[in-house]
Amino acid sequence: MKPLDVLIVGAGFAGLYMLHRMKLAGRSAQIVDESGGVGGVWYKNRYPGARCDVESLQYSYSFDNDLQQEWRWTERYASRAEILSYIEHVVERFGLRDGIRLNTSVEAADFDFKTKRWLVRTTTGEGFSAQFLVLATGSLTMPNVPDITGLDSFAGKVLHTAQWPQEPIDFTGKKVAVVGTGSTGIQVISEVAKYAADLTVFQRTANYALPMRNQPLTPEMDREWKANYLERRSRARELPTGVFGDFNDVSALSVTDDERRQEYERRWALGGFQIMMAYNDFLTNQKANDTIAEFVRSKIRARVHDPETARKLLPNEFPIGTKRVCLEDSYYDAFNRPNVHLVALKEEPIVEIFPNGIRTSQKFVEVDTFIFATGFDAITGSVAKVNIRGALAENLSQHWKGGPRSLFGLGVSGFPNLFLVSGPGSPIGRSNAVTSIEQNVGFIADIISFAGDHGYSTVEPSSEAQDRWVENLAELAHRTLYMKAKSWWNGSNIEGKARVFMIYAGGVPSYLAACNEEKDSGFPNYIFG
Ligand code: N01
Repeated sequence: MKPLDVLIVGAGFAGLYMLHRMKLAGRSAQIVDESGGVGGVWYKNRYPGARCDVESLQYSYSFDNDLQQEWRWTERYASRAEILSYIEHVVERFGLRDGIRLNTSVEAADFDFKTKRWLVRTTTGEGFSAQFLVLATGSLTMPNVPDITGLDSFAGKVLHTAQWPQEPIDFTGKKVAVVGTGSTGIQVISEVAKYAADLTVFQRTANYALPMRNQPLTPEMDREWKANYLERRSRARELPTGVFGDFNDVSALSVTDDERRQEYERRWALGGFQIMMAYNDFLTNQKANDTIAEFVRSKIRARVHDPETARKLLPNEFPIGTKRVCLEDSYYDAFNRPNVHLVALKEEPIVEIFPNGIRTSQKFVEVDTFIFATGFDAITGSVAKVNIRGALAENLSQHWKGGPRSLFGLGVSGFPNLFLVSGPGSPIGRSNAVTSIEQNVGFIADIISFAGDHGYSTVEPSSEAQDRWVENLAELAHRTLYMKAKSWWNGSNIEGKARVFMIYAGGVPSYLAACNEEKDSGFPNYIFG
């Protein structure tokens, strides 16, 4: 077994930064990743149209000012390809390549109480003995494919957006069905609509999508951001989602209808999530939420030519923002094309899939390619296939069956020397992922150093502190409208999964404050041994 200080699972933004921090601290560390390349979720999700909905100048590491000053993004919102080039650049720049073992999955990890080390077995037959195990496995790792009668009999291609083949697929002249209209579905539909002979979109719940207004990043925009980078990064951490923007900290109901409408129009023209920062109570006050939801519906009605299609596309089953709001530039326009058709599944359910197509309650649609953009068994799904055993009788996945429990989303009582980056109970999903990752990794690096400096060989959250954190999470979520939506944030997108809001809903600043206080007071909520 190869001895290590730290074994890191996952070579995405989180794992790579963790490796960098461990190298800086002079610890022996190694990443294993099941994929054939670095990039995590960005490596796997190679569907056409894949792009990040956080602006590129913000969806990037801030830990090294030279890196952020020197890297030149070409678009306001980066494509998957550009994000991967950036990640490759980071790997080279910080000399991380030798510490990464690709095509290697963890099968099982057992904490050995005699040696106080994790004994880890991988699919390649290789073993590691590591003092610390860090799961940087991402929240969106385990694809969800619906169980539709007859899918096995289908003779054409079946794709999931997160399991896309390496070679590009030409959709020209194809009859394509896309199931799912979340952030992924909206991107893939916008792109495939341009080429397919026929594209049928199967929508279960209409979603809110705002204009992205993607554009080339001009030298002026680049210069302006870079001149203010440090202040903007620091301001971002003071805002609820960790994303820099013009956050207006007043209620949507504190202004007149006319003022509010003008403000929505102004922010709509700017694009992106600016409009979600127009007022501070969209997620806590249904009436405030109704004002913006209705504004977005009016924009959809105006975009889609056929009134019946527009009606089906109007989101009205959940408050806006209670599941991830999508960004688009040509999604609604796709439904104005003669080759694109919409099936609203609650009015016209799927009956069965056949070798050459799909039958709904109203018609038969010929299909030669199915694309499932049906999301993920999120956050906890990434540990479901790994047998991780600590001090408890059950493994981590079984332990979380009734809903995940952790302290800060970074560690679990009963699992010594195990850390999670962006685990359940952290702000992931409700924050700029890279901001959260950098802070999480920093905290883990600090607690590892603290343990080393004080001669401790084990560390884990106390079960009382973990209980308090889990209670706090539920309380914060229940002050909001989040539980009104069925989403991957609260587990309700997966049948049989515990319905628990898995994300810290108190906003980035109070999460950072709680972690900083923990560190500054010498980690009182952890047990060292
Ligand atoms: O997954 P989702 P996603 N029959 O769970 C539908 C990030 N991301 O991959 O709403 C029919 O959001 C489901 O319907 P419903 C981002 O954080 C970011 O799109 O549950 N339909 C829904 O429409 C995002 O939140 C970017 O009724 C079924 C869709 O599938 C997260 O990834 C790009 C179904 C799943 O939506 C996940 O997004 C892409 C069934 N049995 C992703 N089961 C950007 O940065 C599920 N659905 C832009």
